[in-house]
Amino acid sequence: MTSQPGPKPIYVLNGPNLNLLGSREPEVYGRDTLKDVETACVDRAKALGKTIIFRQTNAEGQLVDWLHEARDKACAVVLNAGAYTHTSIALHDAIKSLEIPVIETHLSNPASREPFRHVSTISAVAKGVISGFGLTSYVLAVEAAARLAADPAS
Ligand code: CA2
Repeated sequence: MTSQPGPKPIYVLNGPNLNLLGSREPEVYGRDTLKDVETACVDRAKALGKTIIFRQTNAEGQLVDWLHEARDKACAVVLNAGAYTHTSIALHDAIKSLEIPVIETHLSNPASREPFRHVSTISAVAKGVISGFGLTSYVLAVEAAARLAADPAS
């Protein structure tokens, strides 16, 4: 598939259950909804001269397909893979196939939670990881993505 002309967007991809954000477990994930997260990402990107494609799915294969799409169409990916972070070799392999930077992002700090969240199958193939700052994790990840898109050595 051919890519669109012009500057490429940052893809912000969200995995399972993140559509429920703001409705339960505010002590872990905060009170912001996923729409609030999207607005914060779009606003920060705009200030940096970038655009955002923001998506959420509960399906692992859909995340794989979007990562494949990002190979040609995005300048970078901010990825909160949700619980697939801790289980998915398919996401590991998909990320490994990308030449653009993928920034693993989490609202909470998985390292300070249950032991099963201490394992990430994707950290080793991500450019970096930003965790523990709620909605601000995404804003920081968009900033990192924009800098890396402008200068891959940054
Ligand atoms: O901290 C994160 O961003 C996580 O990726 C969120 C995942 C969790 O499995 C990861 O270990 C860490 C879970 C997202 C579920 O979000 C909900 C939000 C509100 C209510 C229920 C689920």
